Amino acid sequence: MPMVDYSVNGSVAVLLVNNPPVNALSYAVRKGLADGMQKATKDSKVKAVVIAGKGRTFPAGADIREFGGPNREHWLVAVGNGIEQSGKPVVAAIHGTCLGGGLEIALFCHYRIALNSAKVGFTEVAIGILPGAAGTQRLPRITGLPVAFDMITSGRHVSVEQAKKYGIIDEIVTGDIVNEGIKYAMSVVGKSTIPRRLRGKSVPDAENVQKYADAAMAQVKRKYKGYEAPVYCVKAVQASAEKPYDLGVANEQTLFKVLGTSGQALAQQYAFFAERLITRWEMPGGNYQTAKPVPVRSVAVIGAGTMGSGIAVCILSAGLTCYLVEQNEKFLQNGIKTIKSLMEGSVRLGKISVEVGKRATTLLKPTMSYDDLTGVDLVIEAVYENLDLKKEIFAKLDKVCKPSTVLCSNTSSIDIDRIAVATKRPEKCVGVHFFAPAYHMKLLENIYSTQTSPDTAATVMKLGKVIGKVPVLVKSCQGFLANRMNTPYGTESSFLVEEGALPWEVDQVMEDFGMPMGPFKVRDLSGLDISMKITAEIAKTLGVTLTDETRFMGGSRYSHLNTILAKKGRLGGKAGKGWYKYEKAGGKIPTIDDDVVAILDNHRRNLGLEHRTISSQEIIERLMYSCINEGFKILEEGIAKRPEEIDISWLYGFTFPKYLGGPMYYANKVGLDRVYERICYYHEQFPYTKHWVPSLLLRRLSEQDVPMSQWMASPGAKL
Ligand code: 3H9
Repeated sequence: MPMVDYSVNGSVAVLLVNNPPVNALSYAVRKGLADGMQKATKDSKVKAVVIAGKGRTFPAGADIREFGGPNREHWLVAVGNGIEQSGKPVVAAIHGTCLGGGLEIALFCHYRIALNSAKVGFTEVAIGILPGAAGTQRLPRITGLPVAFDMITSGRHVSVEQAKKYGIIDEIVTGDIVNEGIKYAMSVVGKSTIPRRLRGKSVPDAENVQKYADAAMAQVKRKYKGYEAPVYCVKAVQASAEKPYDLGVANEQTLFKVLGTSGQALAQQYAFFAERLITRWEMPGGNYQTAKPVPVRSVAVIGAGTMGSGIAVCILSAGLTCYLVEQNEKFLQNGIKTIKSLMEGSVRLGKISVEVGKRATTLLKPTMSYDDLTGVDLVIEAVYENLDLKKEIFAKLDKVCKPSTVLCSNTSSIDIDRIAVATKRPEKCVGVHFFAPAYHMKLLENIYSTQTSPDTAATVMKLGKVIGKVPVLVKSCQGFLANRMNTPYGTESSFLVEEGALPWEVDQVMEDFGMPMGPFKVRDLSGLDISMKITAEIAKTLGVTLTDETRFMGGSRYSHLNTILAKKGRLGGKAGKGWYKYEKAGGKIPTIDDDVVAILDNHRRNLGLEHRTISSQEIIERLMYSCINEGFKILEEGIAKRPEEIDISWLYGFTFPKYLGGPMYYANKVGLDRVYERICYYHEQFPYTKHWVPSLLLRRLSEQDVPMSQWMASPGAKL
């Protein structure tokens, strides 16, 4: 199938890339461009060439699906060289997203024009690689080193206005991009292409390369800790100022190959496709293709606390009307203040435009009356975790809201069915679980209950996209996907310190593993009073009276340590002490606290527990494998349909390192037989810990060596 349409318009040849949806530069496209250039060179009528993309975009990069496949000639660099060497001017006419290899092709062209809505960027770093078709050598020759280091290590999309300032774009146009390209090409007919060939240019400010490279390296090591690709990007760009062009390109090729076959790149590319795969959700009675979302223009948020205010910021930032409901004036005013300050912060950080920030003030509708909610399209209840209160709110909403209003709860663990019973519209009730801080964390865990309709699920999946989140759809159960799977992580870290590890040792091991923050620092950040309240709530439900000596709850091993610390006023960072003490840098930096060591020693003595040395390997296995085991149970029960849903939840809900793909991908890398064997070992060691009971699905998959793409949910299937 030809993937580049060739046509001649007067004296201009047009090479129109036609490889929907994003015109990726797959083999047939590269061949089409090379053939098209040859044809245009040979045709004496042709005086200039335009390269453009059909449909929604200029090529958005190399075809990632071809990576790791057989090598096929017509390398992008060779195609690019053919363009650059042409004596006839070649114009890149850009619209949509001109990314990665797409931008490299554009940089081989002699001129670049773009629609004002277009974006350009080198996004390779996000999939664990670097620009591998001379991008690291050509961009600095136009923009200078600081911009090139920044664009290539961050992968950010750059607006056309900015790109023009950097010198990447020659002219911004409006109208039909192909026609504009032809017009521009006519205006440069007859001009020599030699001065426009980037290979012949030197890098501006090359004498200061070491200074810029050191600064870039320090930044990537701080900002992208553990990621290999940004480090390699710095090295490749640095070479552009230190080596002649051809040697710089050769150096880039070497670094590209090393990265391309690294485990990190494969994991990041898995994550790229996983994020897209999970948009194809399904549930009983419908799926992403058959269900029809209700249009949402206005949203009400019930509760103006930290979570509610954060959710309101997400809604307002997307340009939707947002009612904010509180029970008294003081709470309402506090909420408004928080929202205003968060919106101002978003404008300052460039996350939203000044206009969106200004519009938010008119879109925000604070109220203390449910009667104002009659016409809203969707409501998000965001009050604290209390079933009775949530039911009361849902019953009230059911009475006042129009019949089509979708009622959502931001519960983090309560089964949606138990809330929906309070209404006469259970099919319109659904969970939308935001992660703290709601305005920042990308995961939106949408939860359908036994009665939620597919149209309702479609509505919240669409809303997630509109407000810039990554929505994942899961079936309701206690704790849903994210918190249920994450629970053993926290529990095991407590058990480890009971057995002899120190909190800072556990944190260090997990940070070296790749987590941005160890489990004890996370607890200090979210507050130990919160976990104390949740534990007390669970104990109440189970009818258990907790004491400092309690070792079992609900038939499973239990650690009372969090509560012991909280009861001593060690509530975390906000109290100046928790698992760490916070005395440095205005209470911001956690430091080791001997008092915690004494509390732990005392606790062990009280329980008669022996102190032992625990290896890093055991810490990783206890924390990760316990969660992975739960992940397989989640698949087994059909809470999630695919391992990708689990991995994406961890990447965007718990900032699990993308270069490890996610816990399920990680388990696959380690090998399911090994993971299963260790889970069985820990089950033997800790028979009274429920989360070590091995998953039956995991056992079957490990015995049959099933590829990850077939780890499907199989509820009810014989395991
Ligand atoms: C590169 O260029 C290396 C070179 O330097 C050197 C080589 C030698 N390949 O995201 P969407 C698919 S590396 C294959 O939902 P949007 C995607 O999987 C590349 N497939 O749309 C999805 O498929 P499906 C550098 C790709 O509008 C469909 O297209 N470039 C590719 O929300 C629609 O995608 C990048 O890293 C690809 N390159 O966003 C850009 N890109 O429907 C990566 C997309 O089956 N792409 N697909 O699920 C993106 O960032 C976004 O897709 C884009 C559009 C912003 C373009």
